Amino acid sequence: MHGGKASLSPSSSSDRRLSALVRHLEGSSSIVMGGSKDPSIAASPTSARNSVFEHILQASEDPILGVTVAYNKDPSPVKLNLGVGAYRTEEGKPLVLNVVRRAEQMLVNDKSRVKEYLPIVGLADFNKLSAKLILGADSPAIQENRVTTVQCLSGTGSLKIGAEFLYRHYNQHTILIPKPTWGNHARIFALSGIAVTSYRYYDPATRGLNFEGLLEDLGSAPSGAIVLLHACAHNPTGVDPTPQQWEKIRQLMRSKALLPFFDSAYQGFASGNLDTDAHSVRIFVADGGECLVAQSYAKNMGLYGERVGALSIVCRTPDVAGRVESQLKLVIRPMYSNPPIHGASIVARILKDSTMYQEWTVELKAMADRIISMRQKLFDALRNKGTPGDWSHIIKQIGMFTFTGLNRNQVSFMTEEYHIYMTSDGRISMAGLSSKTVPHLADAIHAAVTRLDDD
Ligand code: KET
Repeated sequence: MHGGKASLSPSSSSDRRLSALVRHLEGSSSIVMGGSKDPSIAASPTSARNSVFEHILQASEDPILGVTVAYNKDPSPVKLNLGVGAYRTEEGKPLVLNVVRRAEQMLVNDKSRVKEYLPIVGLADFNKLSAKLILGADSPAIQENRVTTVQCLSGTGSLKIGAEFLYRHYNQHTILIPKPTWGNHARIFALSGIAVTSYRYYDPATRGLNFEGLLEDLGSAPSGAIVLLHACAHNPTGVDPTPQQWEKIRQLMRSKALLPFFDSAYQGFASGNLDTDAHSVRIFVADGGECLVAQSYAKNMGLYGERVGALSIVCRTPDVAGRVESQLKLVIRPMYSNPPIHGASIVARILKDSTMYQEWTVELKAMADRIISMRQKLFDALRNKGTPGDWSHIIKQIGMFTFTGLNRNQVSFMTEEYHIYMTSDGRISMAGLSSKTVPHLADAIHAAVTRLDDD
């Protein structure tokens, strides 16, 4: 068996995972509720009448997906879900892109298609085209066959396969994630046995990037540590480094041999342009160094529930890439054997056909533009009401979310009094807003800010 760490001996492997998780959980109460630190477990009675699961504690809802659960229970006709990052039309409805409908129709009409298993690594065309989409059509790494791409279960699954692979085959079991970051990052890596620490990213005072802090923290990271980077449209802050700042980050990371792991969940959503949004990843590939990239088609193709994504690992040589792929297969096979066929087939159809690809970019740009127009509308509404505070970050931030700066109490107030649902860190999904609902949100923010303390 390749690599001692992949040994099937349950004690060493699971002990290490558990201790990494415990290290991560210290000081993090929200995860403990759902995790395995249940103190009553040893004392649980197992007589015939008692459930063997009697000791299990009620877990709290997920901080993001739990918002939708609460929203669904609210009978109010004016309720508004700005929690999860899912695109809605001006009518507040989920959107299936026309080009996706067309691709699906083509798939249904193609009688030669069967439902056989895909290979462990997924659909070959999908993998090739996904690498091309993120790395660029003229990427030397692709031309030199140094990239291995495997189809995974959307962005989350791609991160998870990457994490499991690194745990087994990379010598440095520490990852730095930005503070703050998407709520699932820490758990994905900690539960794969990787110690999670953070680097400074957001400065609440300026509502912008804490670039000095970021450089300092990456500069003092252990050599070889993994660094999680949001390729674009940072979630939840909507604050990205400038191209010049990216270049400095690249130089620093390469000089310390830090391993970049890009999370690309919003390609096309930041600027409306797929190439512009891949800039950060491409400069790290252009220098000939190695990196990992997790891609999601949930947002940019609206394929949320189809669970389509890809993990690419850019290596130094084709030989290494081949061996890496062989090990990725060993990670995937015992987890879910091989990925589902439908969503990846939709994506492959669209990416393969230049007319459909063109159509997709137009629809994607329309989604990005609608979000940008919602930023302007919300900003104007607050300014017109004279809501105290500087709200210019609403139009400066990019991507799906605005990190409003509203505190936990103000968020609960808006939910209780105005039936507006959002994550407790004050993040709102701009994609869930429409011209009709902006005034309601502005009223709620105005009331929250004027009636409750902002600290
Ligand atoms: N990375 C980031 C940065 C991200 O925001 C999400 C989803 C994902 C990965 C995973 O998406 P997937 O559906 O697995 O491709 N974020 C939104 C949804 C969620 O939390 O699951 C959100 O932040 O609302």
